[in-house]
Amino acid sequence: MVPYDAVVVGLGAFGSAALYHLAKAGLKVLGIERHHPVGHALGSSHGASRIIRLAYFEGLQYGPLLKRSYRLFQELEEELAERRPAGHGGEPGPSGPLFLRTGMLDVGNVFEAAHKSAVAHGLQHEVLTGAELNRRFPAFRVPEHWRALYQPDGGVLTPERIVQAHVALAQQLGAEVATGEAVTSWRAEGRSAGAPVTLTTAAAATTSATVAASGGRVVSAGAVVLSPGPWIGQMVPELRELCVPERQVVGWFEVEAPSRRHFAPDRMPVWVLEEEGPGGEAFYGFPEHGELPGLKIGLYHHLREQIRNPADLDAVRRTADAADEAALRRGVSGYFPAAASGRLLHASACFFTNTPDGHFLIDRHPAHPQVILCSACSGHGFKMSSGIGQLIARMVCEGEGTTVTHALPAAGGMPTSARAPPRS
Ligand code: PYC
Repeated sequence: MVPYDAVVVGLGAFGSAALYHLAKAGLKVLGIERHHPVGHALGSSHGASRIIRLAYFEGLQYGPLLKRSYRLFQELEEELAERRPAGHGGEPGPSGPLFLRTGMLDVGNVFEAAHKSAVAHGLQHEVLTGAELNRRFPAFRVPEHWRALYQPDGGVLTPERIVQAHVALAQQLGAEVATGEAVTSWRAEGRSAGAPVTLTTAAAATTSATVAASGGRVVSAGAVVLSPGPWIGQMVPELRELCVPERQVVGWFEVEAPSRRHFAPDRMPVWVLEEEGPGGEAFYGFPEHGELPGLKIGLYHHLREQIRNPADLDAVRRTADAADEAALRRGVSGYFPAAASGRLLHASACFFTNTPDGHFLIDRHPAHPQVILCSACSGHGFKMSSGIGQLIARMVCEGEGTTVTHALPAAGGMPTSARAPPRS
């Protein structure tokens, strides 16, 4: 007798969404997360905000998944309002909105591909020159001859709350959840879907939670979803060359008081800006919102710090140093004059886990179809996590024949600085 229909390993963006959709489908499921609590700041699903946008310069093929994910986030918000679950361990569940609509700007080099995507998918949009953008959104100062796409449906997702919401609602539907528990090995009994998979766990260094007392356990399931983010190479060593974690830092920069109103969510869309010309870099950012003041900005593939040895993941520098600040400040002083001399108020480090073409890896394990690999997302997957969770649940429920997305083929449009993830 197999005690679980499915076990989900890793409860970040993809794993938490998969757990929710599996529980909703009526399966007996267990979610295991190495850190504690759910929504922690040690993986790839924290930092207070993520961009959601429908026109997608990374490729036309993402359109349907983006639309589905957008709708599923709205449904999640509605369900959360109706059911108000407690969080994991009986703590209060997530509070505050999951989504804030601000509009989205694709500026500079990413304009062409974003525009193509907007037209191909029939999305509402406007085309602006740099001069028009600067007038309409005064936080920005970009070269007047650049072009930008404005998509009104873009906005901010709140990653910690969304992860917590998926897990808390999954628990209400009967899912079991263990945090502070690391999967140390797994073994699949056979090659067919449904043949049991056995997982061995240990209490992780960071916590207590359920396994601390026993020091670990052995569980088995008919299907396993491996969604451990940067730890995928530890769980599936064959993927170490294909899915390479990278340290990514974002910072919040102080804005001059008289100009702060221009950086408010009703005046400043979320944005991606890829510089035109040779050697141009791609920055992205957010208006001031929520509990952390300041202009939040990131640089795609920040300092290109790859983590080749999974054993090094837990020791990654979480604070920002002078080199981190300088990399981000170049974007601030280049395009946001009212924040150019502002202090760095806060910084946060997380992981991107990159495939060679910058797309996703979601597939069945080639030797064990009952094991579903659901990492990596190359730093741009959060906005699609709700849709991917639903797809994963379908793959588990419908068995081997289900169509999968597999490192979606490149169709152009990836910003040059994001298109070729650093390979040392
Ligand atoms: O997908 O919008 C995005 C994004 C920004 C930075 C990393 N990913």
